[in-house]
Amino acid sequence: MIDNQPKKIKAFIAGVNLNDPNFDYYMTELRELALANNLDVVGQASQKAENIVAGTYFGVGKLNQIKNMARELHAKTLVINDELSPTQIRNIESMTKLKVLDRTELILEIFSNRARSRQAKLQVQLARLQYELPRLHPSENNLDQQRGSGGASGGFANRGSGETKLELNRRTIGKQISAIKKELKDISKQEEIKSARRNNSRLPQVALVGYTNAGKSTTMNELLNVFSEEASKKQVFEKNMLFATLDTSVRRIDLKDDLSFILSDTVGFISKLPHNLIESFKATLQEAKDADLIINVVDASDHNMVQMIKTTQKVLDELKITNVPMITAYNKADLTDRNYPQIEGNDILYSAKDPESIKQLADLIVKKVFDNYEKVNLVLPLSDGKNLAYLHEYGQILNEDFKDDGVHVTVRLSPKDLEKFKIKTV
Ligand SMILES: Nc1nc2c(ncn2[C@@H]2O[C@H](COP(=O)(O)OP(=O)(O)OP(=O)(O)O)[C@@H](O)[C@H]2O)c(=O)[nH]1
Ligand SMILES: [Mg+2]
Repeated sequence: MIDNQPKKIKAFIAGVNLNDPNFDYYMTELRELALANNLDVVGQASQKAENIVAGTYFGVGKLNQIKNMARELHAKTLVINDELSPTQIRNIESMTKLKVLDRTELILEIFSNRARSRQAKLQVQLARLQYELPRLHPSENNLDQQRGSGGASGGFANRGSGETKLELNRRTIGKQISAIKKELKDISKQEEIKSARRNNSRLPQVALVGYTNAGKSTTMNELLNVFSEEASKKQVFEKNMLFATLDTSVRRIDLKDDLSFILSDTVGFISKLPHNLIESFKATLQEAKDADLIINVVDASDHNMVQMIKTTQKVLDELKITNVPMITAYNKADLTDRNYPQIEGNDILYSAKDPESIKQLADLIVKKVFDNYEKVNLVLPLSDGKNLAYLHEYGQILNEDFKDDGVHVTVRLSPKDLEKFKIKTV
């Protein structure tokens, strides 16, 4: 059989450890990021230090050691655990003769490859241009052009519009940034309108958030499978890879007893997510900000689970999403030796692939979201078709009786709708 896969570029990963207890975990992530970028990681090294060396990131001795180790292993690319300055990249490249990729470039590259929708593509492009802008210098264009990318997929700088970096100067990049920002704003306005419509519907909004690959999309799909009749049409993309999801998907979930809510699935997180990327994905993450409940999906089978939870919390803090009620959903329990499903306070241990787990998760969502809802009896005049239609659309009707004096309705209402219908309550 002919193997059409491009030959993977061998890469060496390395980082400076400033006595960070999470250092090993960051390096594990870096390895995953490199793999996701189609690099073949052949070795790794680290240096304990009090400070980063301004010009070269590592000390010179360490750099030499890395150069030799990488050469022995036939590595062509050196992947660094932090975001580097342009000078650091240049110096390391000239000292090691390896092509250097920093963590930010690696993440941006993966996002670039995964982006499908216009919005996601623009968001990634914006983050990338903002990363490149301070790294541009006319006299270095030749070097920059040679640098290209460490990914097997081609030049980092040369993709997108098809222009080479040589042709780009600060001014044109600046113009591109403004144009993208403008287009994103227009898209975002449309998004706002859509979101306003959903808000109008008064259905509670529930947002899945969490570390990449935790099982957010799988959880959404299984909620659709168990509770929606047209599940197959509405499934979202799930896959065992970093950043499978970049676009926010929104679905309506209809549970028993006419309890319905709006569920959103969105981009996953990772440590040291480049700030530009978080900034440019803000619109996409708006759903989480507006939510009535956040489900923080965690991979319970991963031994780095605790760091992953902290990472998610950090990104949520950065997005200023701090006041939304949250449940923590420990997923992939089937890969652990613990009994599931299990609910404890605001937490659930479950498997997104297990229907019984999904039912219990739904029960927990109902408990959290519909807590302030009240069951009320209303009598609407027979002529008041408008409000009756409203209740059918947005309330949870439990009973309805057409009598001479009007329509007797037993309905579960949100706090907002309780307010709206107060005057009509008998
Ligand atoms: N064994 C097992 N695998 C699961 C479970 N839930 C999800 N997975 C797998 O985990 C991988 C990632 O799942 P996704 O749902 O795509 O993860 P995600 O959180 O949406 O990831 P991103 O979109 O990258 O942020 C897929 O291969 C799923 O099949 C589970 O309960 N058990
Ligand atoms: Mg996903």
